[in-house]
Amino acid sequence: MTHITSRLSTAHLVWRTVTAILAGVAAIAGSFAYAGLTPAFVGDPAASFVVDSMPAAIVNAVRDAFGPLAQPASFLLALLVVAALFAATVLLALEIEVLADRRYLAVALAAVAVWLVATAATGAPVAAVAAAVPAAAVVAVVELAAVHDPLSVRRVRERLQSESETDAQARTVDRTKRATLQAGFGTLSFAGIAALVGQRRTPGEGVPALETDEQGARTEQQLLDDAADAALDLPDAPGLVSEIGAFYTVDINTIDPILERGDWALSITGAVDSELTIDYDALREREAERFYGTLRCVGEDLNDREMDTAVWTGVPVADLLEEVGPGDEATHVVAHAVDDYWNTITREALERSYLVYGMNGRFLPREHGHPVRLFVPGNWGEVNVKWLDELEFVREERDGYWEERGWDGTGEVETVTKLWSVDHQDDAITVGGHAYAGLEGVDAVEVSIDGGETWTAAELSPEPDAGTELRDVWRQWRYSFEPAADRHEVVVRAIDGTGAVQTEDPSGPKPDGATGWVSKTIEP
Ligand SMILES: Nc1nc2c(c(=O)[nH]1)N[C@H]1C(S)=C(S)[C@@H](COP(=O)(O)O)O[C@H]1N2
Ligand SMILES: [Mo]
Repeated sequence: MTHITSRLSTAHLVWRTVTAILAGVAAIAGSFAYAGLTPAFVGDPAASFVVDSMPAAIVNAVRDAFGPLAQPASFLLALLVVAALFAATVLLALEIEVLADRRYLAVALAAVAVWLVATAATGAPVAAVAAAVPAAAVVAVVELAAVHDPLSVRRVRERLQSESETDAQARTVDRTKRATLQAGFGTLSFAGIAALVGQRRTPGEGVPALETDEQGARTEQQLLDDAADAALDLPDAPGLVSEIGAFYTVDINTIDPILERGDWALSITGAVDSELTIDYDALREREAERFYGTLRCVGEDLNDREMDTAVWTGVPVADLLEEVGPGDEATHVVAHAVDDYWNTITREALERSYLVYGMNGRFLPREHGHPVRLFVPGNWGEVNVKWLDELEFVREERDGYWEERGWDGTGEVETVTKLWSVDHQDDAITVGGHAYAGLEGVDAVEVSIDGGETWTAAELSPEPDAGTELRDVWRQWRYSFEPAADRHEVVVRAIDGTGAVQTEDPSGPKPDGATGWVSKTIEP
């Protein structure tokens, strides 16, 4: 008798666990259906938790191993963590029901517990209801379906006394099993629908045109048109300006912050004569500049594609600094963001920077820092802080987010020449790509088709006539040759505005950026 009861309760425990897992999945699905990929989705705090609690060594190893898949992979892990958390919560509710022997008690307990967990995680109590209700519904469905054999062990034991033991065992487990399987199909269908609904609730990729004065809009359009006219046509490579959807994105978030323009403000604080806070409208009233600017991520491999160029619209930071009066001893500035990311640049770098709110004539897209980011000409991408909310003047250099994790990517970029395009024609091969040298600008690109023995100048896209003095923008290069051998070792290098030849010294991205000459073996 005891023996059978304990086997029964093991079997029931298994099915209760399955029910709890289903409820966990339903909670995530409900949350996603309601919130989409926004911070109200329970997956968002989970993802931050997973990333924050992973040691830097693992974060870097994951990045190396998975490359662009690192973020989806850690997001999946985060979803598993939340599912497990919800499942544990619901299982607890089910166990309490068994102990208290109150049928349907678990439905109420699961609802409350899941709601509490979701609210605590997201800080969004209304959205948390969307997680709690489906979780409770799964429990309710299983209990209803198994109504003749509730999950209560005591009721089972009562039944055992009136029936033959084996019959009762078979029947109760059977019914619970069937009920759970039904709930399983229900949950999966619900998750499928939730995936579609949540995708539609995710804020759109379409970025509206920047509302700006006519003159400003004309300048932006002019820069875009000039770039389109001047661009060399290179298969498999971007033009002179990257499309918004194709511009690389790198940040620490699985789900980017959503910051309304009306809620944005920037504080300039620290070692200054008088602190200043400026809101979005006040920023927009200031004189803006439009210019081409290139970003390159310090973490990219030598010939990778984490380098792009846009037409930016923004206000020179220097114009604001006159009102703030940073003290002489304020040598560095920490730029803080709403995603708790931060980075440090020198005061000198800040003085040539911009508070950018427009990209390619559109509002700055969410993934690029809406509504306002910092643009630091000449420096690595990581200091171009997105979703910027504070500039803090300090008296010494400070580690940034990535510097605390072993990187050294706050300074000026390394010169790089990409070999992105290889085009085979009838009896010629055309190679091409983009070269970038930071503030110095690119004066020439040289190509070798014999492994670096001899060099020839490549054709270059025209020097862009941007709205600034700065030459902080990439140029395209192109070179055609008739193959004279079975294989050609093509090597490329740039010469910057000071006449310096791009360093041949190969180094990987970590800690301070990939260097060396890109080379590719090309067979006709
Ligand atoms: N707030 C915030 N800003 C950020 C980051 C971030 O994680 N959070 N990543 C930085 C890094 S490493 C790079 S390379 C650039 C990339 O800018 P993009 O995504 O607009 O291309 O943003 C920088 N600014
Ligand atoms: Mo980066």
